[in-house]
Amino acid sequence: MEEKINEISKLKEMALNEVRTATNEKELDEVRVKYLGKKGELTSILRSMGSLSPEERPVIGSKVNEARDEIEQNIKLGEETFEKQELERKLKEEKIDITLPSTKVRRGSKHPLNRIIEEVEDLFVSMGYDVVTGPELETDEYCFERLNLPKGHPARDMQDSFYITSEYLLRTQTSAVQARTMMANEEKSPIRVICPGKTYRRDDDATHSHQFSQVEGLVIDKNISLADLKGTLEVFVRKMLGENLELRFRPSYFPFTEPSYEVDVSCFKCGGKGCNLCKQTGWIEVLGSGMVHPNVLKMNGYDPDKYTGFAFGTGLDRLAMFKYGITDIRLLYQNDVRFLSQFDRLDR
Ligand code: 2NL
Repeated sequence: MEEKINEISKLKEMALNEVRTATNEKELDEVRVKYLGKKGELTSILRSMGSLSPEERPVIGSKVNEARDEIEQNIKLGEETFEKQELERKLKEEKIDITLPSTKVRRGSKHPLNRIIEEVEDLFVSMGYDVVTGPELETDEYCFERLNLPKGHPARDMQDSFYITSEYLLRTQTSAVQARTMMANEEKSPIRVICPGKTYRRDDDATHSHQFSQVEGLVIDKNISLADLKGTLEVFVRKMLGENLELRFRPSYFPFTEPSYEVDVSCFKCGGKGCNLCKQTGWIEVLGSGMVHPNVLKMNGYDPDKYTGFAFGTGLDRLAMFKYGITDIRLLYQNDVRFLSQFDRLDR
């Protein structure tokens, strides 16, 4: 009995000594395994309790447990000390200088063309129009045929188109979307839409781009007259370019409208006196328009005896150039940040 108790306290002292001399958490864990683990030295005394007398068992058992608790407590203390040391080391070595300036996050800006498109959309939606979009790759049928431009029509050469096959081309105007809208309307009910989007033609200089943006409008209903067209375009031009501007409707020709008009606005730069922008004429051309040609109504399923309509089209690029004083249309498509960033504070 005495001998067993001595053995226990000797083991305990050895263990505590090893805890004291351990230099890291791994060594502490080794001490734990060596004395307290499944095959540990204290554990094996507990295992051999079967060979002890009934009087010896409780005494030896409680001695072993006391020793276990004390060793475990010391290991835990040691572990805490090492953890604290590790934390302090990290705090010292991994110092972050929060006074350093941060990397600048550049804020994007709305593209000038998108500003114009949104402005036009808001205006027409407020007047009850729907905004409709369609494919940029179009068929000859929707781009020309259904707009009163049969094959061989001289107006087809008015613009050089990007043909992909003999049937498919990049749309030259957004009218194709309007033809689609008319065809898709199965009840042949009234229509009030604008169609903004990209269009393509084969030229490329400071005032023409092979890709440009357009918005067209189409209204079909009973008793739509030229007065409706004039009133609508007056609101459109004045809201976009200036409330006090005058409009001039000049007879013109488009294959899809009859009669057709080009719309000039009194020069918003010189007020009509004559300047470099209006080339001394006092007027600037801003829109094409007219009453929808009866053939166009017919070809898209609308009865021209019941319905009339008006339509118009304008280049959004020109509108953006006028509004923001941009002199080269290509700037709108090159996405040069030095150009685009000039628009980043306009709506703040
Ligand atoms: C312009 C001229 C115009 C139209 C577009 C149109 C569409 C349908 C029926 C009739 Cl579906 N007309 N569109 C009419 C007149 C002029 O655009 O200078 N665009 C940039």
